[in-house]
Amino acid sequence: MKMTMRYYGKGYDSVTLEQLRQIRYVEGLISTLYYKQAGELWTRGEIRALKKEIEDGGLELSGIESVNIHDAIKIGSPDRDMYIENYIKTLENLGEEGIDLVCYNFMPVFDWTRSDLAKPREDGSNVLAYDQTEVDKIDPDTLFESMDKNSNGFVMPGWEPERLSKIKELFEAYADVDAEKLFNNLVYFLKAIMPTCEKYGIKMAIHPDDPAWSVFGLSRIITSKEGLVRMCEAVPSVYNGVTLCTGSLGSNPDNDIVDIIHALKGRIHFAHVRNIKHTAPGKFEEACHLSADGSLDLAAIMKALYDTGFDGVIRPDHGRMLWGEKAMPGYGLYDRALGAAYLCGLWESIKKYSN
Ligand SMILES: [Mn+2]
Repeated sequence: MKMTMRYYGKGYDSVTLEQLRQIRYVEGLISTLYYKQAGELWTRGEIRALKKEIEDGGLELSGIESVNIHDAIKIGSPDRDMYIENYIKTLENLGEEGIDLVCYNFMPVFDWTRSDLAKPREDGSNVLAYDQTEVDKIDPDTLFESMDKNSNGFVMPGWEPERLSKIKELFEAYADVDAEKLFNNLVYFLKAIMPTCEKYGIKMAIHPDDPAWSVFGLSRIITSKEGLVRMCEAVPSVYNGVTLCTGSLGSNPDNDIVDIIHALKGRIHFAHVRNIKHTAPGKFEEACHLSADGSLDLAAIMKALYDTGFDGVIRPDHGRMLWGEKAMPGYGLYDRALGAAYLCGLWESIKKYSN
């Protein structure tokens, strides 16, 4: 496996390349063209500039998270083919620049959702948290406003104001997109892009929905082993793969992450490994990566990745906000660096003592 960290790019991220380079465990970075709207074409020059920024900082660009999917593709509206064409051109440009991993998600309207971006913990740190009863009390506009207000001044991925200013129109456009239609639209998209992915060796890695259930009545399909396996079987190319996000899938205690890893053997190209603590049905908060701090067994998860021959890119995921750091919620330097060290320690030990 290759340990990486997520990096939003100069001007967007409070964490610098100089800092990231000193986390000895990290070999590369996962990044994106943060200023791009979903559906916009990425040029080779823009991709090359991102690669150069990271390489000049002494690291490599190990993959893209994310190239976002335009709503027309998810909705299946008449202009979707134009946006798919653009996506294909972006993939070609990424392939020409040597990029072979692309993360994306297929969630309607909202990306990841939380009801609290800075829930205080007993240890004095704070974490992202979700409580379905809180979300049930508010409307989507209010949720967006509170996410925006509490983001420490950072624009958070998936919560770009430009897109979410049109929330009402978006909800209307998704009105007749049930789970079956959404799934068919995903398969249509994947079938269209697979020849390009195969030509350039680009592994697509869908990110599970977060949390792993329907929010505000919008359909969600990548929430369980069944949904992930169905997607892999519908488009059987190895380049149609998965981002194993333990925190997103683990938000539903019914999801057995170890079982999911075995079911997806050979199709997990990217792993986000973090811990969360279930506190009540529909309610969880993020935790330190250490197994004892949350509800997920990180040692068993890393062992399952090892046992299934995982050789993809991995990164620690959201961390606690520690030591007074001001950063994008979940994306401070300190706790993610501790997470990288912990995951590398687990991996070294599993590797050394496995036959
Ligand atoms: Mn994730």
